[in-house]
Amino acid sequence: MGYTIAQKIIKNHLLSGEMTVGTDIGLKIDQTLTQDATGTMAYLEFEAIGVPRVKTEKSVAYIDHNTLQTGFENADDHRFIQTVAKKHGIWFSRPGNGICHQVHLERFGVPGKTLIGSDSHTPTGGGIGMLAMGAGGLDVAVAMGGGAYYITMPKMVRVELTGKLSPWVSAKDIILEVLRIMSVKGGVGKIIEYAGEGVKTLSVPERATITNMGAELGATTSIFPSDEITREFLKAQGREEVWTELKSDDDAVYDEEIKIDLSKLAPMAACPHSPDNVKTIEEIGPQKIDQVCIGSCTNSSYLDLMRVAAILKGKTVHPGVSLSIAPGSKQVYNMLALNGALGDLIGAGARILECACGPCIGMGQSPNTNGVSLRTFNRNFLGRSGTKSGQIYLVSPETAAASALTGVFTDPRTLGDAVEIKLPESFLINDNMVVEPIEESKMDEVEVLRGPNIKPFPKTSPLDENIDATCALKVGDNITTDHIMPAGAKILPLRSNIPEISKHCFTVCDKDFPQRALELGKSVIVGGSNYGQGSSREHAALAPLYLGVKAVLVKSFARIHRSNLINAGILPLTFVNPDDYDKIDQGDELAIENVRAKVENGESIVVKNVTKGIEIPVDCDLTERTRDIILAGGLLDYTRKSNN
Ligand code: MIC
Ligand code: SF4
Repeated sequence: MGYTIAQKIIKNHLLSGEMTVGTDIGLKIDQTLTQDATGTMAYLEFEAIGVPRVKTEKSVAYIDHNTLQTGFENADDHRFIQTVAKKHGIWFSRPGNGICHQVHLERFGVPGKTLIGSDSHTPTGGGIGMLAMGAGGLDVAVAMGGGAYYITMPKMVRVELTGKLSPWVSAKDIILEVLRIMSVKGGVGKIIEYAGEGVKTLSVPERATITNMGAELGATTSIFPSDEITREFLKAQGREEVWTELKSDDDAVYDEEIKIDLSKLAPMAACPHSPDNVKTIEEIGPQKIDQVCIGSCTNSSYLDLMRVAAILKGKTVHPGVSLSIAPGSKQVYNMLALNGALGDLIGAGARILECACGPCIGMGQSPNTNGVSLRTFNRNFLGRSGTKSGQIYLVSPETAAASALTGVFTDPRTLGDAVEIKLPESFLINDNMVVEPIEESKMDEVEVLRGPNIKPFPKTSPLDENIDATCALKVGDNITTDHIMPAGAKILPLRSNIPEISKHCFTVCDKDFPQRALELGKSVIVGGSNYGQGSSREHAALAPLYLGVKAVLVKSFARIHRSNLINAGILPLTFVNPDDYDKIDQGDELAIENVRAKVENGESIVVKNVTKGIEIPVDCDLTERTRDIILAGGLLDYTRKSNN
């Protein structure tokens, strides 16, 4: 039996386990990336593990999220990351160099290699045939130290693309269609592989848009073959020598198959407040809009922004619309500046932002009250823009630019002849904003600079014998990490300070939760299905840990968040009968007797609702390794123990 692309890479990197769907496998990790919002914690954890120099082929630390410096905090964090990177053999991409995923694709990614990143959109690397996955900071720290990265062996999904996109329909519309078909939980436990004739019609940046936003499916990752188009892209980046061909075997077996005829797709939008709430622009109709934001790791490539510039050239942004544009990388920004396209954007009235995540993570540009904002980003979760009443729609750069001109939702197909933009034969290559690691012999001399906002990892303790705790919060389905641990310009600077950031935990749902949880001392959170979807931020586990949350009991979990809970030593439980969700109310007293012994022996666990006098069977589903992590009180204690 042949292999799929992902199975081939997994096979080449398998350190433990077997490639049987649903079982735990350990993978050798070739490359890691971090960004600043998750990076400070990841490096504090790396320091705690105690390995002097990273053991990966390449580890890169990016500064791209917390670039709005309204106080000392973010600048201190940048300095901490720069010095800690220098001390431990890590490449450092300076603020201003661009968004981690865009830069990594351009300058560092290698087909056939494994990459994990402390950011859920790491699968962008799948656009050049990398097995690239989002992970918690602690998992990245362990991988930097040479440890394996553990995942559950995923199912394989083949998305066959046939035909060719019509003019003005773009890669964003392809991934919106996949989201429409599969939903935000349809990818959990799966790797999505793109195949078929249609693949050849897509350039690398277009493929990367698709694998990037595959994160919104909940998938482990998404991947394209590495073919002649990949080779051309890498050649244009001056890196042809890292290219290798990668394709699935003809007799590879997939667990699921989806067919998409590209020629049938129309421009679409993901409507508030979920990336899978997809409608065509035609269906939405010419509603008035207030804001357009173009950028983010999904749609800020040279190709995207050149198309936008061609649409805006010689025109003026509608008076009722604020248009902001953040290029994805310094390479993109610089090329636009040198070829004149930047002048076209400025001339039309676009507000040009630095190349960073910016509005995508609520770092500025929050829309007006009830404002309708069209964004080329990947997430439109409630409150993420910084304006709770904001109505965020996710669209392609073409739809965004067309609508910015008219002030209403506009199908770009109404613009007449499509703009033809080709990828350049060579990109502008200037890595002067990347600091290379220093020689090993000099590493001892480096002093790591820490600001006063950088507080240590919260206290952990081994799993208790019994859990007696109150249900401090009950939430519904599809709770995102933006609900659990909101981001935005005010909260992000607290990413290195768990006690402070915890004061904002779950406040989108219930502003009193942090105080209540602290007063209770020990608590349990109850939730619905796909709990913890979205970001890789381990803060969504570390803040609950700090607030005394002992277990999270839900209908089902999103992959990265579940691992983050385990890594933080919080027990992840699921209802055996999903209807039992109705048998617990906020404020109920819960008891899990002999929980330690039960976890240790793999016995079935029962949650007693003491208040209602009922027993609820739950699953814990731990492998030998995750069981030991939970017993030890989290991955840090487990790793320290195994290293000694
Ligand atoms: C996001 O898009 O939500 C983020 C911000 O990039 C996160 C990481 C974080 O919370 O720092 C992600 O996607 O993992
Ligand atoms: Fe940055 Fe947004 Fe991409 Fe997250 S999704 S890495 S915040 S640009």
